[in-house]
Order: sequence, then C-alpha cells, then structure tokens
Amino acid sequence: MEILFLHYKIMFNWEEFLDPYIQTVGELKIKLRGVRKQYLKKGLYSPIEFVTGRVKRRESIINKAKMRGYTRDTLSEMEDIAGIRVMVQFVDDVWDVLDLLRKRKDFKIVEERDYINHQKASGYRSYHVIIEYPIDTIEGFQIVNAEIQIRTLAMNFWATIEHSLNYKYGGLIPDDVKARLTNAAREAAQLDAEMGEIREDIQEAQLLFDRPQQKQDFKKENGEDNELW
Ligand code: 0O2
Ligand code: 0O2
Repeated sequence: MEILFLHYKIMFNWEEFLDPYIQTVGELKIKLRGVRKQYLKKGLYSPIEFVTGRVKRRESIINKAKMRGYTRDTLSEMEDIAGIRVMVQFVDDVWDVLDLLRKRKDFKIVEERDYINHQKASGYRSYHVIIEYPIDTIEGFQIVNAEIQIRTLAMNFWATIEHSLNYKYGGLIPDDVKARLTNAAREAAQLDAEMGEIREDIQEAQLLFDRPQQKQDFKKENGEDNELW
C-alpha cells in the first residue's frame, strides 16, 4: 500500500487530475441548491432539503483503485470521485428529485442504483444516480463522472453513523454493534414510513411556517422597491 501510494504520488499529477472533479462538485452544488431556492422563492415546497458534496480523498481513491483494479489510465472511470448528496425529508421526495434530475439537459444519467427498494445487506438505503457531467476548462471540454446520492434525513443519519463505525472498526464492525445497526436501519425505515403517512400535513404546516420568513428574505435580497414592479 505504502509503495503503491508512493508510486501514485511520484508518477501522478493529482492536482491536475482532481481539478475537474473539484469544479464538477462546485457547479453541481450551486445548481442543485439553486433548485431549492427557486421552489422557496415561489412559496412552494422544495423536495430538496439540503445538498452537500465532496471530492473523494486521495487515499480513498488509491484504496478503491487497488481493490477494484483501476490503473492510472482507467482511474477516470471511477464513478464517485465527484460525489453529491441530496437530502430530502420524505421518501416520496426522492422520486420527485429523480424526476428533476432526469429532465435536466446539463448532464446525462448513465446509471441508477435503487438501494431504497433494494436495501443493501448492511441496512444501507439511498438512491444513487451516476452521471456524465460536461465541464469547460481552459484546457477544453471534458466529461466527468459523478455520483449523486439521494436520501432522506433518516437514511442519511443511519449511513453517516454506520460509515464512522466502519471507519472506527476498520470495516470489521463487531457482531453486537452490527445487530444494533440492523435494528436501527429497520427503525429508520419505519420512521420514513410513518412520516410519509402524514407528509401532506407536515408540508402544509411547513409552508405556513416558512412563507412569511421567505417573503422577508426576498425583500431583503431584492429591495423594497421590487414591490412596485
Ligand atoms: P468526511 O468524510 O465527512 O470527513 P459548502 O459547500 O461550503 O457549504 P463544504 O464545506 O464544501 O460546504 O461541505 P458540504 O458540501 O456541506 O459537505 C461536505 C461533506 O458532505 C463531506 O465532508 C462528506 O461527509 C459529505 N458528502 C457529501 N456528499 C458526499 C458524497 O457524495 N459522498 C460522500 N462520501 N460524502 C459526501 P468531508 O469533510 O469531505 O468528509
Ligand atoms: P466514501 O467516499 O467513503 O463514501 P462500493 O464503492 O464498493 O461500496 P459501488 O458499487 O462502487 O460500491 O457503489 P455503490 O455501492 O453504488 O456506492 C458506493 C457509495 O455508497 C459508498 O462510497 C458510500 O458513500 C455509499 N454506501 C454504499 N454502501 C454503503 C453502506 O453499506 N454504508 C454506508 N454508510 N454507505 C454506503 P464509498 O466508496 O464507501 O466512499
């Protein structure tokens, strides 16, 4: 591993390789956060709650390359070097976000993985969309792979905790902790189902609660004179 890392370090211009991914994550975050803003400005419920993103760390890229047999020449085929997460409140919002993504003209969906209807053995649930995202740099036009993970807040809570436990135990979570995680995954799914049942009620309440604040924010951003138009 040490030797491999050294090899990549010496032979590989990481900065040059990662720059397009940094640009991709930045652009996608702005665009998807923009979608939420558009809903809110219109006083509508946004299926997107919040958006995060990251470029995979060098060490994680190297580990995955080693495990999956990627070489320097095929490294750009790795799908999740650029990663975006779209968090939603309700499971039904996942399908609405998917519709939004499928209609977009600024990237191409090349694969979808439904770990919501087909939960992983670990208990992991999320919907993954792999896209080809075109970017323009001073070097020219380039297509970059990116992975968009869509998940509810409950799915995200579970995945974040399981991810840190996996890290802590080096991928070998003790059986008793694993059993608790399996249990927690079931309860997270139950919570999603319960909240889904009262979705309409919750959405109405949130709109009533948020609307006056949104109007104030809009006036602040656009100036009071805007009222005249
Ligand atoms: P880790 O593993 O948590 O230590 P800003 O855009 O300025 O508001 P910023 O600081 O760029 O915010 O970060 P953002 O976009 O709010 O969230 C970044 C964090 O989201 C990362 O933290 C990841 O934990 C997580 N994340 C987001 N999308 C993905 C994804 O697709 N895959 C993975 N694995 N993680 C994701 P760190 O510190 O990079 O990592
Ligand atoms: P990171 O950056 O640490 O999040 P693989 O990469 O082998 O797991 P595959 O087929 O390449 O699998 O892609 P998959 O399973 O569609 O998506 C991989 C990513 O989904 C992972 O990235 C995680 O972010 C998330 N994920 C998948 N399974 C689990 C799970 O059981 N628990 C948690 N917490 N997250 C999961 P990486 O590679 O772990 O990188």
